[in-house]
Amino acid sequence: MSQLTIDDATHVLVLTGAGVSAESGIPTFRGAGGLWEGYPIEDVASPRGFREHPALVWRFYSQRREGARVCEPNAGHRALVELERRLGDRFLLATQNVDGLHRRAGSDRLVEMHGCLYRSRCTVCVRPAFDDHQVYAEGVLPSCDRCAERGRSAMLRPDIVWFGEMLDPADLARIDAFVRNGRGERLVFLAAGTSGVVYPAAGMVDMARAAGAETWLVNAEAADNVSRFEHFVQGPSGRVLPSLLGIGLDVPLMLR
Ligand code: BV8
Repeated sequence: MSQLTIDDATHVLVLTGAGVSAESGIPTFRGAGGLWEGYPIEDVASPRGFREHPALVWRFYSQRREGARVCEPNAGHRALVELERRLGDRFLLATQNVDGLHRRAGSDRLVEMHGCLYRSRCTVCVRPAFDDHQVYAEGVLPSCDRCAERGRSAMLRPDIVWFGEMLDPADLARIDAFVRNGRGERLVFLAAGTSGVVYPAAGMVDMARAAGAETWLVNAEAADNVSRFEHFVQGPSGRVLPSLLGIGLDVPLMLR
C-alpha cells in the first residue's frame, strides 16, 4: 500500500460517504441500485417527492432511523476519531452520511453536510431542527407541536438535505475555511466510502487539489471521480483506514 505520512504539521480534511458505514450494516445508496422500494432515491429524497408522497418519504426515513440505530460504528469510524484526537484543529471530517455513526463513534470536528436522520424540523415555522429519534408508524405524518399551539397545522420533515436543495452555507464555509487555513501548510484530502457521484461533495477533491492538497481515495471500487485523486487505495474502509493512518498498530502515527 502507498504510504500516507501525517506529521505534526499536516492538516487533514476527510470526506466520507455511505461506504464507510457499510461494514456497520447500513446499506449504501448505489449498492441498492439506487432504488428504494422501486423508487429512484433521488425521487424519494427530494422536495418534490416529499410534496407528492410525504407518507412514503416518512416511511423511508423512519425505516432508516430504525435500521441505523441498531448499528454500531466500525473500525473506520474509530480510526477517524483517533486521528482527530491526534491532530486537533488540524483535522476536519465532512460526511455525506446521515446515519449519525461518526458522532456516536466520538467525532467532534464534524460537518454533517447532508443533515442527520435523527433530527426533524418544521416545514412552516422557524424553530431550529430538533433531535427526533421517533420511528413513525406507516401513514403517520408528524406535525409541529409549536404550530399546533398557535392553531396551525404544519408537517414536520426530516432535517436532511435532499437532492435539489442547497447545503447549509455555514457548513460549506467551514470546509472552505479549513482548506484555506491549510494553504501553505501540508494539506491532505482523504475521501472514503463514496462513489463520487453527488455534488458538491464529489467536487471537494478539485477544491483540495487547487489548494495544493495531496489527495487520497479509499474505496471498495474505483469511484466516479477516482481519476482526480493522486492515490487510490482499494479495499474496505474499516480495514484500510486504520492501517493507512497507522492507527491501532504499534507504530505511532507521528513517527512514520
Ligand atoms: C445542490 C441525503 C445546489 C438524502 C443526499 C438538479 C437540481 C439541483 C441539483 C442537481 C440537479 N441535478 C444534479 C444536481 C446536483 C445534485 C447531484 O449531485 N445529483 C447527483 C445524483 C448527480 N446535488 C444536489 O442536489 C445537492 N444540492 O446541488 O444544490 C442547487 C440547489 C437547487 C437548484 C440548483 C442547484 C444536494 C445533494 C445532497 C443530496 N442528499 N443525502 C438521504 O441520505 O436520504 S445524497 C446521498 O448520496 C447520501 O448522502 C449519500 O451519502 C450520498 C452520496 O452517495 P455515497 O455516500 O457516495 O454513497 P454511494 O452508495 O453512492 O457510494 C458508496 C461507495 O462506497 C461506493 O463507491 C462503494 O463502492 C463504496 N463502498 C461500499 N462498501 C465499502 C465502500 N468503500 C469502502 N469500504 C466499504 N466497506
